[in-house]
Amino acid sequence: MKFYILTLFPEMVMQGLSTSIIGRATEKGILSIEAINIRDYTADKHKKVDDYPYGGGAGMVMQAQPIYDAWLSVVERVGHHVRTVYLTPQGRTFSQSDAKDFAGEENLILLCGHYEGVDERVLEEIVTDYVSIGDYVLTGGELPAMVMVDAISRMVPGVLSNKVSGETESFEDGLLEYPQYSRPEEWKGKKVPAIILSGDHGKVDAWRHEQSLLRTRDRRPDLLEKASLTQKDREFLEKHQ
Ligand code: 6GU
Repeated sequence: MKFYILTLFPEMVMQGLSTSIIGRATEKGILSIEAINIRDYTADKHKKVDDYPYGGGAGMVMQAQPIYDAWLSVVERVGHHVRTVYLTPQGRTFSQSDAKDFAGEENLILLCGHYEGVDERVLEEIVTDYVSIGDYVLTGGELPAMVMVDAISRMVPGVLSNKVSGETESFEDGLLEYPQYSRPEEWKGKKVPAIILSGDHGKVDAWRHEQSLLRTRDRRPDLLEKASLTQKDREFLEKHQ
């Protein structure tokens, strides 16, 4: 999968996505991440990319021309239509199912806005998806773009090891993950639950599932309402108030 990130801060985006799992997948050629500096496409002799808002108001607005030309350079290279996301708090809230959906694209363009906004006319011309990462306001679209690239990439086949990708499925059953433990068996007087050390995989799996149920009810009761629970799950939760 190829990501094209249109931004005024290409170094920020590339630094954030060059390490760990995403960095390794890029080195292996499973992913390609390109940050395109919008400023490189300005026709202005002073390299200006923003201007005052018509009608007045606070701040500056990113102009249409540099963004459009940066976007067009990608579309011309790809040779056909490319889904184009504008990162904005006015978008729909990005979810795991969006991550899965975008992971089906061969190419994806992400436009990062800055200042007070972007000239509406270029958005009308190029944007297919308006996406937010949550109900709070950030100074720019770079962090949201990095969040999206990370969440989408881990859904691309081959980016995670097969063992880890199974764990993704367990979020999809609508429950939170169970607690994890590693060595030592005792730390600050706290023991690892005996069942985890029992070696009985059937019992460990059942315990973990129960912990997922309890934890989801405790921390994210909103998720529990949408989760597909068995009669046995409901009875367990009923018994453990
Ligand atoms: Cl996508 N952009 C900005 N600037 N702020 C945000 C956001 C996006 N999502 C949440 N807050």
